[in-house]
Amino acid sequence: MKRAFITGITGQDGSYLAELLLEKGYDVHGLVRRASTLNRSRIDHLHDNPHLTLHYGDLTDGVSLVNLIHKIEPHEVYNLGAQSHVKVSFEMPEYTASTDAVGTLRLLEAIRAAGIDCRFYQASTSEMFGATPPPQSERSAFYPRSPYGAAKLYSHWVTVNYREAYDLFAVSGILFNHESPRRGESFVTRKITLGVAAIKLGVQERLELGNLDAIRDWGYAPEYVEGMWRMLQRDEPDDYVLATGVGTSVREFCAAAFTHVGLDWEEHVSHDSRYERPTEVDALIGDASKAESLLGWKAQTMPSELAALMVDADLEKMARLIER
Ligand code: NAP
Ligand code: G4F
Repeated sequence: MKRAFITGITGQDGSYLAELLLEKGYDVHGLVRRASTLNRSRIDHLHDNPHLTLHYGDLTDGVSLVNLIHKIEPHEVYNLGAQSHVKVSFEMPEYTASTDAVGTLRLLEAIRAAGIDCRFYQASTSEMFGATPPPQSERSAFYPRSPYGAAKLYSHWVTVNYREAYDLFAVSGILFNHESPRRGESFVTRKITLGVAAIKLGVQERLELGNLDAIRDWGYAPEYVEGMWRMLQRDEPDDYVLATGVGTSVREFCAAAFTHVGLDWEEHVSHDSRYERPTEVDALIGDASKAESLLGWKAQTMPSELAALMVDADLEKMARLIER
């Protein structure tokens, strides 16, 4: 039985990846952080699965990573753990660098020192392209625009370096934005779909947003974790972009979400400069043709369908809460 180790298993992607790997017959081990309240709502439904084991640790704590890699001896490691919020990275740049940059190095060193035969996936991001205009592919220049983007760029290059220096099967998946009903509530898509549900059900009046002009390439998270797994099943390690290829502005996503429930977004949305960033990434639109030809991976869910499915999920969840 193959063993996989996932950092960030309690996050959006980690929870979908754990489901996928359990379905494929893996023994799944996940890294969880200690918190004063339980932070496992996305993986609660997997709690009784005998093939899932959770371990306390942290990407900022190298000793925990060394011990876990020795104990688990994983065949595949998926490094999804990160301080993943771009705006927060301006407020906590040092912590973001420790987790998102040096954390990757700590994990790679733990694998190298253990001397095990193990494949490594790094959760890289379209934020590394930053100011480079779209369409962005594996061949585009990197120009990060936040402490988060810069930290992730370090991790991308150190992953490439460990592949070249130590012959490690190390892959960097450069993923464009991907969302779902499990998306963190402070990312813009989920903030919008939660706001739409609350306004529709009469428990909120207004929704405050920052920059409406930014363009993102929003896909559906469960499809993207399948792409991560496929990257580790190839004969040779490489780097791949995953994206839909469709650009949508925050304004357009907002309009689609409100229209889905018969509301006019302009009557409910106001601007709040607190949600703006010191430096913005204006437009990210990915070219995933390499993933399509080498991995047979293609995004199926387009942004307008995504907005509708997220609104429906939030409406259902909120209606149930109100009923109680
Ligand atoms: P997410 O929902 O924010 O999940 C982040 C995960 O990292 C959580 O499990 C979190 O644990 C964990 N974590 C945070 N700090 C940690 C630390 N110091 N040590 C160990 N674990 C830590 O993120 P996501 O959307 O699933 O994204 C997964 C990965 O892909 C991230 O690395 C993100 O940067 C990257 N990425 C995401 C996207 C996207 O659009 N979603 C696109 C490109 C790349 P807690 O639950 O305890 O907070
Ligand atoms: O939803 P966002 O916070 O996502 P962002 O910054 O694109 O980052 C996400 O995608 C990256 C991949 O490209 C990941 F690496 C990263 O971990 C994360 O998952 O913001 C999207 C856009 C931005 O331009 C932001 O300025 O929406 C704009 N925005 C406008 N109003 C807002 C808001 N963003 C947030 N979070 N909250 C607002 O009220």
